Amino acid sequence: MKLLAAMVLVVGTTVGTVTPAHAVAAAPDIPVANVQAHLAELQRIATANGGNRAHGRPGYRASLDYVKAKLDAAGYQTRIHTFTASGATGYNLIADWPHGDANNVIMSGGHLDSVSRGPGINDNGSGSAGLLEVALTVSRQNLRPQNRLRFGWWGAEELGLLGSTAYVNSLTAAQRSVIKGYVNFDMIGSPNPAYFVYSSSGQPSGSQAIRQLLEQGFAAKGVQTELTSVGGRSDHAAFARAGIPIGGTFSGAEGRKTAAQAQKWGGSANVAFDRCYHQACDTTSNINATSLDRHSDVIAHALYALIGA
Ligand code: DPN
Ligand code: CA
Ligand code: ZN
Repeated sequence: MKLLAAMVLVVGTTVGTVTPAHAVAAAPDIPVANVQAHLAELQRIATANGGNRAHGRPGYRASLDYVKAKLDAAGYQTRIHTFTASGATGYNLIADWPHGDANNVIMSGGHLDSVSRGPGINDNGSGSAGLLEVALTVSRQNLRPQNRLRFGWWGAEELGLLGSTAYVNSLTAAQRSVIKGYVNFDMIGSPNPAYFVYSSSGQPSGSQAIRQLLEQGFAAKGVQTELTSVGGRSDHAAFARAGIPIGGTFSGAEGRKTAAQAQKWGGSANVAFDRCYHQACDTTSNINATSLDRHSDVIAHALYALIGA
């Protein structure tokens, strides 16, 4: 099975001289400069729209239009899923790479809205930009994977996970059952970064395999990880409630880095992973490029394996 083959290659195991029936391509390196360019555009959009990209504000819709235009030009099938929240129309962007088995969908996403206090560049321009660049890489490589890859950029996460919940609720039982996994990226460029992988404990069965792929992606880069229980704090929660295996990575928010974590990862002990969490100072200056780079590469690593690229 392709997922297993990919995992074997990741840990560098060779099985005699047997050549796999399908060569499993290693995921490409995601150029962090491209991810940073998306963040610069999200910052520009916030600055041009009253300083934020929040639900119901013009900066949100402009953010969605930016991502959608890039995906449309790259050959994705995109659609805007609308919902209503706090008296305003909310928008999710759903994008399918229109190749691979439509009955075996791997989904990945993150929230595209910011809080109203600031531009939300780490939270969650970072995950949004990393996902976008991985999507564009899939297109550049003209991948023909075994499974279907679908991305979601969620609205109104900051109001209580509203967009992702509306999306999962909008699916029929049959549409839910073809989604074999969901991988979430919410904050991946924290200035005093952590390398957290979502714990699979208490999550739907199948989540452990996603967690292991994410851990292996970091291990292949020589980056140590810790597990974190993100509970209901991000958009994976609606998928988990629907029984869909989930996972994700996270570079930390308001929590403080311990001395042991600073030893392991560098950075400053007793300082928040993101001192600008939900603040006006969550700008392009609030991004650690190494964290953004590593987490983005791990997105590609996990998704390529999961879709059998
Ligand atoms: N859900 C994030 C926010 O948008 O505020 C913070 C967060 C992300 C917390 C991931 C835990 C894990
Ligand atoms: Ca990279
Ligand atoms: Zn937030």
